[in-house]
Amino acid sequence: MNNQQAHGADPESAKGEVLDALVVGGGVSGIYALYRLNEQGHSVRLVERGSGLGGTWFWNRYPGARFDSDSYSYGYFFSEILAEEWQWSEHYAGQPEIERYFNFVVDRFELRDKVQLDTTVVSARFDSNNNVWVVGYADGQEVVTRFLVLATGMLSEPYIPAFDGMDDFQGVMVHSGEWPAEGIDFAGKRVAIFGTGSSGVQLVPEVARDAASLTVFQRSGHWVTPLNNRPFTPEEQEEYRKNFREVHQKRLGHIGGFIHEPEPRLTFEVSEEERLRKYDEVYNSGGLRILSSNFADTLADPAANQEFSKYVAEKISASIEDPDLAERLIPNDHGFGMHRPPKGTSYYETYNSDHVQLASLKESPVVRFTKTGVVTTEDEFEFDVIIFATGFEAWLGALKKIDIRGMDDEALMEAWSDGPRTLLGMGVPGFPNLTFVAGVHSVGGNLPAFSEVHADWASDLITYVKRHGYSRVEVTKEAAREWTEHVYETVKPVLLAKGSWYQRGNIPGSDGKILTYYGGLGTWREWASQVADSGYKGMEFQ
Ligand code: NA7
Repeated sequence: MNNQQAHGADPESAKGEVLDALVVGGGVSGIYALYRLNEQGHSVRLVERGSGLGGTWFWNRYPGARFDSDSYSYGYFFSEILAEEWQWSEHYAGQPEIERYFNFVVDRFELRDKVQLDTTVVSARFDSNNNVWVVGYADGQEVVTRFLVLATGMLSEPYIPAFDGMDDFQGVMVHSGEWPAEGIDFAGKRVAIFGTGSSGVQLVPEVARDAASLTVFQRSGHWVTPLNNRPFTPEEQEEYRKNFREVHQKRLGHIGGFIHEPEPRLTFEVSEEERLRKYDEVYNSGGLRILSSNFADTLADPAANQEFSKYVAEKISASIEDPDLAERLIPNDHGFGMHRPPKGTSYYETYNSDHVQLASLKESPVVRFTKTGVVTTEDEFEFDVIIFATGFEAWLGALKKIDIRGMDDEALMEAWSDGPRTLLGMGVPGFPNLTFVAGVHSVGGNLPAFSEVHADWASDLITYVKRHGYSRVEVTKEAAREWTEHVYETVKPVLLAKGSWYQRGNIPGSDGKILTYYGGLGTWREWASQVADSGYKGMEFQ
């Protein structure tokens, strides 16, 4: 029986093959979705615009790019083979190793022949007569699929600010998220970096090592704390192998899908001595424990937040020789964790070198770019290379690049003109047979952990549709309203910086609506199970 017969439909649009599912995006979430859908017997293909797999971990190959979540907790947990046959070399692995990991997964589970690289999806139209999606590629080809699975990523569409005269600059300009595979030689070059988020912070010491000069254009200071990277020893690997199942369960039980022990106590509930002990512990442990194992109110009570920010400010001051410079590097417009906190390796110490300087854009904004560099209100700079580590248009940027049309030819971005509306971040009213993995309003933490849970749910839904002889499933408006209200409710107690990309604050003129879900993995899983166990309440089938 072919797919067409299996669904009892005869799509006019389908001149040839009708897939059960087309996965768009070959990053963390897309690769697992491909695995899961294939494993459940669905006919599936994955398309990816890049010439390699890994998504974020394919494109962000700038020097210094690495995890800030523990390597062994970041990957997949769907098979023990992963623990048996893959060995991480460091606690926070670097980009080349991460890219190798995703390719290892695809090859080890024999998925390569289902992957189509160098394929950019530009349109997707729901054909409501035949209940299929007709998906268009940039080269003009079309494919027909019963389900469209969008795994287009969280941070996949680079954001570059518009400065006057940018086109005049005759040197190299590059975004951290579109780094050339052949790399960039900085030896003897005058280099500028715009942006001091996670990417800029990882780039600064690496670029400074080789460049003749480095100027860092900082708009806001960020709370950079030590990554404390170190080798992942064979003994640790053995321990991890033995505890693979427990680590998996621990991730599923953690609000953000991490393995860090939460700290239930509140900041001012303990003595000052105990508070300092805890601060030292999370500060020195490296990675994201600094937030997820910190006092429970660090990101909820302004006084608690101020207390920890003061602690980190002292650490920053101690790393920088020039007190005025330290003053300029310490954030003064948001508390610790209100932006995603960058993790660094000798970040502040790099500014102690004579060939590295900080140019504060708040004190002296850019007037324009020139043929040879950048003019600010106070200075004129000459550069050979300008790097934009200026972030991404989170989630929506990648979706906007595809003309997605649901029922009555409605565009997804029109349907979301007042902010995303989804059930569980998985389905949208008016857009049948469309699902996301690690999409907007569905995730907040360790992305591979969420990806596995989302793709399992999506694949089960597709199995359910097929098993019951349906050809279409659509989220109701009421179900999407309820979930969306819940998403907005859960973010209310969280202290967030206005400019945070979690709420589109980094995109000029945006509405500032929250894009991620703060209710935690446990609540998401509970809600998702209730939907599935009730025969998909809140979803309509045909
Ligand atoms: P981020 O964290 O969004 O950081 C972007 C940086 O670029 C940040 O310092 C911004 O300053 C700066 N920026 C943005 N727009 C401008 C303009 N117009 N002028 C000057 N500077 C600007 O992106 P990353 O790539 O570093 O990290 C993204 C995520 O990857 C991170 O959260 C981790 O999850 C991994 P601002 O702070 O807004 O003043």
